[in-house]
Amino acid sequence: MNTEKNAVQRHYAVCPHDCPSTCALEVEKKDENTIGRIHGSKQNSYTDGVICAKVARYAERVHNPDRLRTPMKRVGAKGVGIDAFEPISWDEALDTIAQRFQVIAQEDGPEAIWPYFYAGTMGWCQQYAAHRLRYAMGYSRQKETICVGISNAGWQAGIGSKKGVDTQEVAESDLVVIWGGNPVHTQINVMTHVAKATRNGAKLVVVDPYRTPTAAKADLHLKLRPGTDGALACAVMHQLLEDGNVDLPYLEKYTDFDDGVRTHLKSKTPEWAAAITGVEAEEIVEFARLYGASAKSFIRVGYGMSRSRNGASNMHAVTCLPAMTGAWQHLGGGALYGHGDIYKRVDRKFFHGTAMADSVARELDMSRIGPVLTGDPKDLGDGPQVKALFIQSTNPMVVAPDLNKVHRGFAREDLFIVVHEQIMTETAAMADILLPATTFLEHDDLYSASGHTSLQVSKRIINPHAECRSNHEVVQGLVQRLGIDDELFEMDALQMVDHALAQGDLPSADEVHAAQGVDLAESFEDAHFLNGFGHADGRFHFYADWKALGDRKGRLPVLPDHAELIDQVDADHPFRLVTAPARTFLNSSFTETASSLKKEQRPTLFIHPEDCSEYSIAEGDLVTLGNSLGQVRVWAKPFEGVSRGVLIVEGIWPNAAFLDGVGINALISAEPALPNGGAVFHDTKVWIKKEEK
Ligand SMILES: Nc1nc2c(c(=O)[nH]1)N[C@H]1C(S)=C(S)[C@@H](COP(=O)(O)OP(=O)(O)OC[C@H]3O[C@@H](n4cnc5c(=O)[nH]c(N)nc54)[C@H](O)[C@@H]3O)O[C@H]1N2
Ligand SMILES: Nc1nc2c(c(=O)[nH]1)N[C@H]1C(S)=C(S)[C@@H](COP(=O)(O)OP(=O)(O)OC[C@H]3O[C@@H](n4cnc5c(=O)[nH]c(N)nc54)[C@H](O)[C@@H]3O)O[C@H]1N2
Ligand code: SF4
Ligand SMILES: [Mo]
Repeated sequence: MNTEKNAVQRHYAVCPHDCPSTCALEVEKKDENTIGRIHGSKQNSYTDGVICAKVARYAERVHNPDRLRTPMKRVGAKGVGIDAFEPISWDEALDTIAQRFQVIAQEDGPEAIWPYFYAGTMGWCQQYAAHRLRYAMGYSRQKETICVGISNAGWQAGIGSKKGVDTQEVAESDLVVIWGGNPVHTQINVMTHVAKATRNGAKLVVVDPYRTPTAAKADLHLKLRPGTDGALACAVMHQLLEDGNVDLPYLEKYTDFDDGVRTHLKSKTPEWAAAITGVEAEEIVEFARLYGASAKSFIRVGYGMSRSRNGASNMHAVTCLPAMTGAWQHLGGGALYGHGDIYKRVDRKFFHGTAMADSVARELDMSRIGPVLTGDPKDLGDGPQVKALFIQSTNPMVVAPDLNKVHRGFAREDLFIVVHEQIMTETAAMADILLPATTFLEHDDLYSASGHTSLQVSKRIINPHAECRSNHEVVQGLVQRLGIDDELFEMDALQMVDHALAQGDLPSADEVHAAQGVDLAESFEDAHFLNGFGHADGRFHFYADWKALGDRKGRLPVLPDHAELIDQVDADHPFRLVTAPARTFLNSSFTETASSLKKEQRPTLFIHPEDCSEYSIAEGDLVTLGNSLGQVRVWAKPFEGVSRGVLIVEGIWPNAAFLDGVGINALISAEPALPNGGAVFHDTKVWIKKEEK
């Protein structure tokens, strides 16, 4: 047994999924076409041998019977699936697309074509292939708001650059705070390092509207109402000032803190915040004292608190805490949201292909794909209707807000839809031309990480499945037919990576691959902002310049506060809904794997037992959730880990998993969050109704 096991070759690769962990993997290769289990690499100290269960059993996904095999054209109705398609050759597929794009560009202008992608793969070459097509051809641009639009702005407002302290430092921390994230589900490696911290005596605090498996591990769980983090953070700052637990010399040297901030926080008492957040004043004081007493406190900032209309302001308020206590000065102190800016030595724009753009095309907001496709003048301006979509690495028929509108848009008979996918997703089923895509095990790429500091190169391990091609290869084939002759398209993926690494004065792709990554961590002083924060004045900003970040009307509060902009409950909509990530899905990916489906079972509503009593709801009952945008039926599960008036539905299930054929995002607004757009997935008021049997 053992020898047989040892005989299986293991190959290094990088997890491509949209997850901050970007794990270094060891893939069991059975033969040229087949993999076995996937393991975490020990060589990368952040991965430290640990990966999530869904990627460990990746064989189930890469060898899934629903993998697309050949290019296809749709001959039956939209939305039916494989039976509505007929195989065609790559030449016929690419010729058809190029001809249609040329006709549309002639008749309606190039902006009538919208390449649309997201982070199904995070590799820089494959992910940004759709950008290269766009910039080469003058097609409509894409405002990338669906995930990090709000949180980037919120972090930027105070800190001024997208970087922070390495999570591995938490082994030295006295206190770890996980604020608005659920890493047990969404980035398991954080928990590996938190476990080291707690073994060394650190306390763990989790701030989340429900008792997630992460919150269940905490010494203190602050179960606040969604969208009220600004109030909580203000009250903590109020208490820190009351108790004298602030580092005045630090504030003076490194921040714009002044009497104005002090006066502003005077009225933000724990009682004031208790009324807004639903967290008891005593608990707020307890947390503030714990935070104030811990020099080496580390906050792992999640995205959860940002996915509200006031999310950027919440995020900014939270980032003020380590500035108050001066935690940034210490090993194991400070905060992390994402490491994006440490990778600046590699030119992302090279992969975007922006140098090819000779004019400014209009930009469409990806989170508003519903309004865009249904012709909302707010989005289209004086530009043309979108007549063609070219979709790679995303599943908007399932994941986008205002889903009923998205479905209406995709149903338009005059819309020419190209989808390049690995799997028969619900977006793929709407395509006119459907192209089969390779997985990360079948192509090469370069990966940065938001959760750690290594830049990695991953190479093909097995042959492409059937006739699958990578995103880059598909775009190469298209631009060639569209008459573009740019050296960017003469390079293959690895050559592009090599070129970008050389420009950044970094080792070659082969060397980075052989070393399982190159660590781009900054010095202690830079990572802890002891050489200054990202703003021009080098200071942390309590005064947020939201106008500079896009809030032209100045609706977000300049100083940390509770911004009342959220979807407020009312007599007709007494509940607030949070649509949080499921553990064994990754966004809509893995909803095709049997073992994930078995674990997640069915779309489930976590609801407080007393709310259940009020509405005579029992476990397993069908409950309708509704608001002005739509209605969705889910199965109830009484859960005392959520507050009264708050509802949780985990997972971005396929529409087909719901009885009415539309998923949970039918309830989510596409209203852009301040200061500059972003989807408000956790900011929704709803009514509920028990289904009569
Ligand atoms: N298994 C799994 N892993 C994933 C994903 C997945 O779907 N499944 N998605 C991936 C992607 S694309 C991303 S961006 C990340 C997201 O990962 P996270 O940073 O963990 O963020 P969220 O998905 O927004 O939700 C996390 C938590 O925020 C809480 N939350 C909601 N509203 C609020 C609020 O107002 N305040 C506070 N304090 N908390 C709130 C939710 O209850 C939830 O527990 O995870 C990635 N990893
Ligand atoms: N209700 C609710 N909705 C949400 C969220 C939420 O928390 N709640 N989270 C939001 C967030 S943060 C995000 S980031 C979005 C993400 O939503 P999506 O961008 O749709 O992310 P995935 O579901 O991971 O889908 C990526 C798709 O890309 C495909 N793919 C993977 N690799 C490749 C490749 O190399 N080439 C090609 N052509 N295709 C590939 C996969 O098969 C998969 O179908 O969802 C958002 N929607
Ligand atoms: S934890 Fe995230 S990065 Fe690591 S294997 Fe799982 S999905 Fe991939
Ligand atoms: Mo995301």
